[in-house]
Amino acid sequence: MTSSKKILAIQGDITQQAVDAIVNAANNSLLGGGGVDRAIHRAAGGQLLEECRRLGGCATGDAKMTKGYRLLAKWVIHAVGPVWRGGNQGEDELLARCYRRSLELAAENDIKSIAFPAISTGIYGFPLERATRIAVTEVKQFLQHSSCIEQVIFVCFDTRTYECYKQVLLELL
Ligand code: AR6
Repeated sequence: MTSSKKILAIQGDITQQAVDAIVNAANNSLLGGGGVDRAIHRAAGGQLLEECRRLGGCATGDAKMTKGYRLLAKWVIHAVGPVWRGGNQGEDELLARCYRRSLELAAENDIKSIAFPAISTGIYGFPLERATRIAVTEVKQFLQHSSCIEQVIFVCFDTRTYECYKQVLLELL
């Protein structure tokens, strides 16, 4: 585990985290997909999809919140990251906005602990180190002016992602 007081990276499965909210790397439909999205829907149960159907989708770079149903987490924040298209299509800013919007929703709802997956770095193809720098920078900046959120956990599914987060956290925190 690599940690500061408030921000840490662990290797594991985000569906098993006992935090107030977990973030889902969703798509514009919010109706499920592969990767972490599939894992979260499977673990939360069918009521999650029912609630998602009522949300009317979500723009890239934005996030919407639902209950967590059968998850340990009380809430799921569904964030839609950008598909990587070479880096000149506003991908960096859209990814940064995903983290900011998720944190804003968390703060507005008095969420004290939140876990993020490595949004956009799987099926959406965003280069891992570049995405990690954006994730860590946005979280660090947000926590500098928010007193509500006490802990942010980056949950890395695979070793490569975990090693990357460890290195970037050491460098940027
Ligand atoms: N816990 C934590 N991280 C996970 C888990 C898990 N249980 N499962 C996978 N990951 P991806 P994206 C990691 O592809 O790139 C879906 O179809 C994974 O190893 O889930 O944002 C959506 O519906 C990777 O490091 O999300 C969208 O259509 C990270 O989560 C699209 O994929 C993100 O990989 C979104 O693509």
